[in-house]
Amino acid sequence: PNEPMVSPKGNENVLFQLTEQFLGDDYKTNGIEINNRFGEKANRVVPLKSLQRVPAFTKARKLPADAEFSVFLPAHQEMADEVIDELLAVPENQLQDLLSTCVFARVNLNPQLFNYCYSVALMHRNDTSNIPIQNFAETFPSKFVDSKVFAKARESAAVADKGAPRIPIIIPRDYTATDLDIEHRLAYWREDIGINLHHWHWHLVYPFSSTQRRIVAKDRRGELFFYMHQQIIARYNGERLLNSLARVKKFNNFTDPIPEAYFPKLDSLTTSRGWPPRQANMRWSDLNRPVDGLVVSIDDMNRWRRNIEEAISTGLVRMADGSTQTLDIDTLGNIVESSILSPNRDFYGSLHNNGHSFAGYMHDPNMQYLESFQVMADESTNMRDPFFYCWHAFVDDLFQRFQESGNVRPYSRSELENPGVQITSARIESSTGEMNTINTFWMQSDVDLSRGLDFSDRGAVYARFTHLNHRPYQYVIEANNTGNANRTTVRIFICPKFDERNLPWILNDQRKMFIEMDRFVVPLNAGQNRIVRQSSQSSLTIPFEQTFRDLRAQGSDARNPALASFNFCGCGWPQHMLTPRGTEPGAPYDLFVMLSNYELDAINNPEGQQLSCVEASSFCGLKDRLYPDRRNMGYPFDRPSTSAANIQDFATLPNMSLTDITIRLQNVTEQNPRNPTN
Ligand code: CUO
Repeated sequence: PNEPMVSPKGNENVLFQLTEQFLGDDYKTNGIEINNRFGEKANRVVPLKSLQRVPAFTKARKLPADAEFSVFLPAHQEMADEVIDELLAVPENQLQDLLSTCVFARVNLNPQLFNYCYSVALMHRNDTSNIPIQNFAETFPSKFVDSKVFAKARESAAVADKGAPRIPIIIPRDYTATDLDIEHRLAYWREDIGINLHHWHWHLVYPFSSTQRRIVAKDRRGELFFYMHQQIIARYNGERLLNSLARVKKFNNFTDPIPEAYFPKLDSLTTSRGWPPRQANMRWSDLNRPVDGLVVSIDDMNRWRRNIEEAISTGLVRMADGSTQTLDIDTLGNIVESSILSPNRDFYGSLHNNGHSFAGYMHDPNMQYLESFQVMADESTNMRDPFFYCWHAFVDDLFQRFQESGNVRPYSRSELENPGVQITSARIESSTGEMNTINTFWMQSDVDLSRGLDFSDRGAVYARFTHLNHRPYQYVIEANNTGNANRTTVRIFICPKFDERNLPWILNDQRKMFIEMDRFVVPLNAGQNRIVRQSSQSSLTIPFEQTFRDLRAQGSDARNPALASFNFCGCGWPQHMLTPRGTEPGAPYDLFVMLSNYELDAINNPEGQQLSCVEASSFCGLKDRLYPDRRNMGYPFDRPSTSAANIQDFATLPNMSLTDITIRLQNVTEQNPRNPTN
């Protein structure tokens, strides 16, 4: 029962001993003796217990092994439901039975479908939540890096001697377009592997559908859908200003041409085909792809949109039985996405999810050309596409209109102040010795592709990619406490000081541009307090190693019960993307710090599972526990202020502070000192 499902060490070849019962029809009819064929390379053989119950997988088997898989497609979602149900139906603590069922599913199902269901199942079973799975970028590297790398990797794997030092394959920084396309200026951000991994993990932790309601019904998941994506848009817009581009325009009219083109330069190793590109000025068309379960028209989209807009302006949700309920932000999130928690899915439809499908199938809406979807319909690739932000700007605007409607009350003074608590100074100290300046730079890091390459049995194959990073820094906050508070929540945000015309913001625009940098609770003494917090401790981020490295490769042991659940621990904004890029002359930013009244912040959280990884609660919540902040997500900037016109007026309460800071890009490229090839 203590057998690990994966080998604890990266260089061990484990063979699961298959019997007839496990084999797919291909193997049976071709007479391949699978164990003998691959057995010679195994240095450990794991016998499998016979299946007590052979899953039928009636729906899931219909997806060919060489097809792409996406949860946005209703037909694929049904297949995933079927597989997840089977994996969860194996009784708890019957790990040998679970192992056999997983192996059976792996042998007989589409690999991407299997990987998704396996990950969701491991995360939601009590007996497996500590079992790590491989890093998704290492299992499906073709979703994250330039397809040219794989031919080189194949070559490298074929010629290199086992154990010989590996020279990493360099992924050029600009490989998807040139600067003739102005949107390409943001490619370093949109195509960042860590950002895309975070997004994929977020949707894995927060699925929108399942036959098992508990998988979906997590604390405040609708509100978090809104907030996490709102912060993505705010971060992207800030990054656009740094690149002399205006904020992204929402995709407001579903029949308009889309000026943004995207040529992903990704090849799928599952389908052996390239991901379809999109040329400039293509349009959405009605979708008629029964095989994907997608028969939906632009008229449907407009009807759902009108119904949602009516709910936003009236503040009332129409229930299926004709009654009405008060609308709140969490319900609106579930309606718009939509998740199975939407109170009336017939009436409000599935606006956001179908937007991804419309965008993903612009090149073949009727399946005339037997084409698969483009990057927009896959959670692990869609943030690469400039149109992602046009679509999510539209989605975010729905939420913002609710926040600005008369149905959401602006915060009163008593909800913002913290009696007796006064910030006397707040500053940033950089590891470079500078005050109120953050320095960013470029870094090259290596990722191991070999686990996703079945031709590579000779050790690691590294790809070296370039990403943004920053010099470490710390916040130093001095506060005077003359009241009764013995704790406070420290809330740290930053925002560009000026808009795209270089003018100061009005508060109702600027509030949407503030990006959360950290949120944490500290004790407060009477009198003077000095609060010091490192940039690496941010509640948004996970460390570089947690984003990129397979936990096995760090000498972790799958049998160690303290080991983190990678599925959950992989969710978190990458630490290397915490800070906006800045500019070479230095970009002026506002640093906003607030020490809020803990009485109104506190959550009484039941004891949950203690994870040994860093949790990124601001964007990902806490595993099996309540979201650790009672305030609305984004507080105090989630809604407009009635009294303040600009941030200077707003930040006048003693428990708030505003500091001018500068973000400067040092235009140098450094090697990651932790690269395994160094
Ligand atoms: Cu994350 Cu549209 O929700 O991609």
